[in-house]
Amino acid sequence: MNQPSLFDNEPDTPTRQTFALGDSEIQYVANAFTAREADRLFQSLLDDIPWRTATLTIAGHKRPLPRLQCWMADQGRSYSYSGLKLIPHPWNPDVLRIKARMEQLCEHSFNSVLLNYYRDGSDSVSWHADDETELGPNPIVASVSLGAERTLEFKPKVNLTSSKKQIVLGNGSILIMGETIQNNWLHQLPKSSGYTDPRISLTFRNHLSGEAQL
Ligand SMILES: O=C(O)CCC(=O)C(=O)O
Ligand SMILES: [Mn+2]
Repeated sequence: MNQPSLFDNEPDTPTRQTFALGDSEIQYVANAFTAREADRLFQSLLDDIPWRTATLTIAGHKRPLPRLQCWMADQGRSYSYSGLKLIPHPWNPDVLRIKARMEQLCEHSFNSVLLNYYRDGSDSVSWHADDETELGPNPIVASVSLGAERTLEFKPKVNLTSSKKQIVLGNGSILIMGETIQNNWLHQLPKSSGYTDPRISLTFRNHLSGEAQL
């Protein structure tokens, strides 16, 4: 018979780690949401969010993005990129609960969120920075991870030969990309080899004007 673990009845305790990227900073909080909360939120968002595949037209070719998305924001804040205009969906009650917790943990307010649903390890997001002018000069972008563990990678915008930094994002964790990260660094969530369970992320932002553009 297996010995019960000493930690079986321990709640997951949030653990904050800080990573320096050049003179920019990232904070990672493991277990910001308990496994039980994260599992419930994952299922509720999977069921209730109107997930869509965005299709970009690049050089005349239609390309579906390798993930499902939903844009939620205060009314009047649309989001446009590569000729695509996303009209914000009204806030969902669980997303508002997550937003309230994020605002407390980040000591920062947010008025929009891009939700991403990675169905398995072949879904991904490629190199980019969340540096639209509508986010202001030094935006704080903070994300919540629910479901499968995936790795987020960072590389500097200049000096592209320097090595990539990797952060593993666990279920219920949050990641706070500090003020100068979007100016100096790109990030991506690469495909994961082998089968990977689904993952949902919510990346909270604060748009300064009504119209957001990439
Ligand atoms: O899923 C993630 O953790 C990253 C998503 C992302 O970079 C974005 O939505 O801009
Ligand atoms: Mn991003």
